[in-house]
Amino acid sequence: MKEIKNFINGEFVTNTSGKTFEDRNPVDNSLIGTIYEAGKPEADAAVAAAKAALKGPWGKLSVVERVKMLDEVAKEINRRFDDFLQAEIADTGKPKHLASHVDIPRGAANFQIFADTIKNMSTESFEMRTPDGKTALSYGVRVPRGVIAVVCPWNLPLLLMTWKAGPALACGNTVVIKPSEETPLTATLLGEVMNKVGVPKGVYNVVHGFGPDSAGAFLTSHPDVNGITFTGETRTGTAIMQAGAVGIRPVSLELGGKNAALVFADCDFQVAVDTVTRSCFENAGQVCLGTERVYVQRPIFDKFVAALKEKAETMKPGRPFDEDTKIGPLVSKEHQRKVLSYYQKAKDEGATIVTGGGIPEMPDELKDGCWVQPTIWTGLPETASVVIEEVFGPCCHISPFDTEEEVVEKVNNNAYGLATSIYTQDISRANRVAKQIEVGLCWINSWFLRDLRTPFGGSKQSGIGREGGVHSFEFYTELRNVMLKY
Ligand code: NAD
Ligand code: 6OD
Repeated sequence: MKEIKNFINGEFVTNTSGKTFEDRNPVDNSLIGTIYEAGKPEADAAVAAAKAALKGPWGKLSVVERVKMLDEVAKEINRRFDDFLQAEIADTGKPKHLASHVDIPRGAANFQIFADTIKNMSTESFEMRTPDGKTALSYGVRVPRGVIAVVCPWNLPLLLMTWKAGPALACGNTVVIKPSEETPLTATLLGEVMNKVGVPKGVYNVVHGFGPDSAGAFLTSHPDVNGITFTGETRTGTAIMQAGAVGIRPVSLELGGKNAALVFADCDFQVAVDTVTRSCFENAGQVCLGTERVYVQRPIFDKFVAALKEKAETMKPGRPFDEDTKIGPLVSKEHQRKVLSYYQKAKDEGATIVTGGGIPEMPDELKDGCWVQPTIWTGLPETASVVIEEVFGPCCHISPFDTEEEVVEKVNNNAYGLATSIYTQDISRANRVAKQIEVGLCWINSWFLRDLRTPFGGSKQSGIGREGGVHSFEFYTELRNVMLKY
């Protein structure tokens, strides 16, 4: 059984309170290890270490030296690929093909790409005449913000943590990570990588625990934290924003979604069915960008529902390392209860259950895992709970529509605004509709296709700010103007 410790100032440490909690494997509910919960003393020590490191060797590195070090971090993640893979799979139960093609490679790429990008960053400069006939030259300098708190969810633990730690470190900040209480392993393992490649002590720290009255709250309310970057639920984002307001600390919030797919009758049918299958069921629906509302134009509605049903029924649940496993469990018993409560609500509100709706039959040794069936509903009004609220499970409601105007209005009639995907072969329609949907991210004939130089983030209650490419550097640096008179 593992002991999962906090990583503070380059060392793995327990805590002063003696408080621990369990890390369990959602595949069969077996115990992975014991996590040492960080209390206020540990959060204080991590922030103090991160603050001190800004003035140590880390703060004195040139951009080129820093970039080289982060390149080494990426290489070391790849050298220890199997360790990261095992750790991520133990915490999440996700199928090996997913973790090995998405989570771990992106964990490494998030260091590599932001290190590459910062080498080519420039700032503006202006020259002007002064009233006394001299010249003033102004130029921008980007300086690190300081200590960044990175608060993470459990659905793509390494990917989403490094998506923020990568650019934060590339910009010369130091970080204190608060991984989700459900998925502590990969953030902890990254501490070993940091030590191995010689990242100075205190630059990368990890504190484990929960939100309120635990590591999350102690960290985000700490006055020496200079910026907070958060991915998680919209409700938690509100608490984080309130914490950031004290001391006027900037926040970057990547929050929940209730994403729609718009399938027009002129789409490439197979592309639409295959891609919507992924967007609804990949990672057991636990992707913030995932589709939970599908709107299909009436002439192809019945055919589409039948095709998606057939696909959903091929999603075989099973052990992460079995080659024929197509879908893993949900992350925890608590989340399983939440998703099943929505399955019940859909039934109570009169949904037609096209497929799924409960817990799949599993072999005895997996019966205690957090399994739910991929589920499709039809027949609900736009006011139904599962049409409005984020479920964050492998499920979707499919509604028919007739006109472009009608579907745009329905899609926009939601408090969230994270992502959408549009399926049509009419490029004019695709671009016209893309402009009208109130989201931060819009895919056409694709989904979750990522170019890390592009802006990523949500509109409305799905978040504030954009990260990715230069947008990450805007959040993780302070732009200072220098004016020289000569
Ligand atoms: P969550 O909000 O419950 O928890 C996220 C993190 O915040 C955890 O580490 C948790 O311990 C911490 N936390 C909770 N309360 C806190 C508080 N008061 N102060 C400080 N920290 C606190 O989210 P989750 O259940 O881990 O993740 C699922 C949610 O994340 C879904 O809503 C999903 O849509 C969203 N998400 C969004 C994106 C995006 O890019 N927009 C990406 C992934 C997940
Ligand atoms: O790909 C990314 O950079 C990113 N932030 C993905 C988020 C997925 C949400 O679950």
